[in-house]
Amino acid sequence: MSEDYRGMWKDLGLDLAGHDALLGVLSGAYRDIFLSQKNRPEGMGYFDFVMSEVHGLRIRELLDEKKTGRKIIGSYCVFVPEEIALAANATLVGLCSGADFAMSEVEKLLPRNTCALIKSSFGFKLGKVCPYLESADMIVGENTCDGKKKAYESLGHLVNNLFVMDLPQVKSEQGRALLKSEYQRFRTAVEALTGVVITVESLKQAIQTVNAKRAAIHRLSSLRKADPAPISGLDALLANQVFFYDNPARFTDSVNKICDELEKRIAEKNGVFPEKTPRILISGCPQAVPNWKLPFIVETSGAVIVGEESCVGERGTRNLTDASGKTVDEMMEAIVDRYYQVDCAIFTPNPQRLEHIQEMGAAYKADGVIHYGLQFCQPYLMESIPVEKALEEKNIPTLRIETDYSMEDVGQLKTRIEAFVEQLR
Ligand code: BJ8
Repeated sequence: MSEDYRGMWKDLGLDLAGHDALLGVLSGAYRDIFLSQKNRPEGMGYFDFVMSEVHGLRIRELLDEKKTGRKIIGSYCVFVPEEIALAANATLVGLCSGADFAMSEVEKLLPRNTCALIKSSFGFKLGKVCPYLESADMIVGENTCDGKKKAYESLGHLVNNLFVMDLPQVKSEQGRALLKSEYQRFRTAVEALTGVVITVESLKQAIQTVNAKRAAIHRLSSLRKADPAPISGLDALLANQVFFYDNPARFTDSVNKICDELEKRIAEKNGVFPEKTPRILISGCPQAVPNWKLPFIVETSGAVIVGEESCVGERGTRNLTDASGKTVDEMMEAIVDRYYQVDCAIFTPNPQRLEHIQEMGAAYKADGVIHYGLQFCQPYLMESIPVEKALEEKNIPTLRIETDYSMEDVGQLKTRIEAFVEQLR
């Protein structure tokens, strides 16, 4: 960190010793995983800076926003509509859930066989090491998988500002109606929190801001179709992760700048990996900061990742919201339409996800798919079996990985992934 933020962290109630330990591990991992890469795009310097300040400068910015009366809303899921938060003068941020912390405390509240993502969100709260969570004026939980919806019952006792949103599990008329009424309820709660009533102008502006951010990341994704790949999967994942934390307008500009650079690199055939490097599509559970385990293993095993069918990736960002509505209600409908297309594995049945995996595989010219399932994640592990079967039937080599956030299985994963990459050559 370029500045001393200890007073700020103390005021937020963080456990300074635990937080120091976390930042120590994080910066070491970042150096070893990201900064050791060769021939990175220069524009990644911006993301290196963001990550070095992710608990520092960005938190100071959020606290400065709060001083002006703006509210901060924290979320764990891409179903929480950023457009509504922005339109009511609030900032939406993703909450920490990508690393193990305070596990012995967590396992007093959650069964051991809970997925690492849920355990991590509790660990950051119990260990008092997430400044985003401690800055938030409202935390949104969503009834998605069984693990999350039951965990929010317990989280509600640990925080005093939890808003739980119900979500459909079936894409039907009733399912859409439920999503719509829950987004209305969220809107009312956010307006009550901020004291700001959403208007046609504020909602339109918010939709345009979020669309611009998504369009920039779409541009970045489409440049990954080139061979040689102009950016590593690790760096592209990082951009997708920062999507959840950064100031939206600044993020959009920074991603577009990288895209300008990548276009030049593509024209010069200046890839981060040699041409014809085996290309992998990752599909499955979200990879939240600092969960870089799988892409690190893949990209040090002779392959390049060219896309993520994931909520930290294309499942989360792929559709834009129609901003042409003339009334708040029309734009609220457009928001429901946009989010209703998210094909999370909590939906049953969920054929759109399989179609999207195949579409992405073809568009990014992937040689194979790695299905990433977090241990104990029923929705994605259940889906991984029919997904693998369907892909193999189309002669798309597929590898199913089931793992967690620990480093214990790195050697074993590397052996399996190297063998898989060999098969793709
Ligand atoms: S829309 S994927 S962000 S719910 S890994 S906690 S599913 S047991 S994260 Fe998700 Fe929203 Fe869906 Fe996306 Fe449960 Fe699985 Fe854990 Fe998960």
